[in-house]
Amino acid sequence: MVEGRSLDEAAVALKRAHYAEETTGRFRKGGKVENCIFCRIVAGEVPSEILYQDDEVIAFRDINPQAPVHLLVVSRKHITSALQAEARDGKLLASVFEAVASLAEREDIASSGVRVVTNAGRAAGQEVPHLHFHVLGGRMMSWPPG
Ligand code: DGP
Repeated sequence: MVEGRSLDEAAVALKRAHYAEETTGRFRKGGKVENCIFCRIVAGEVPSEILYQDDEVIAFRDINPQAPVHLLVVSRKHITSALQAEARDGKLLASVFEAVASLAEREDIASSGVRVVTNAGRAAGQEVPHLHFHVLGGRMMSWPPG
């Protein structure tokens, strides 16, 4: 199936790009990536008000909020996007949704509704190439997204 094959090829290209990052020295000891703003926040090099943290993820408010509540749940480990997540990242991905539920309760948006979004790649609008989930709430949202 041509379409299926091209999707596979795209996934392989993304994994290659991620592997290249891992092998060209951008990765520092401890899994951080040079010049990655979210790696720097995870490492505490850039101050941020941490709202939630566990072994796998941290959460803080988005600097450019698109809703009354707009949080980011960010993996401690540098993964370029959801397209590079692997089976071994299962615990990390479970932590993401535990963080989302806990934060939604705390921010009082659980009962009204929450949008959880992860952008992967340029066309999707991903600006920061480090896996993160937007948690938005506090207003009515439309569909489809822009
Ligand atoms: P995305 O486009 O999905 O890659 O979203 C990246 C988000 O990260 C964007 O909404 C703005 C936010 N952001 C970028 N840099 C910083 C920062 O230094 N601090 C905080 N709190 N948010 C940031």
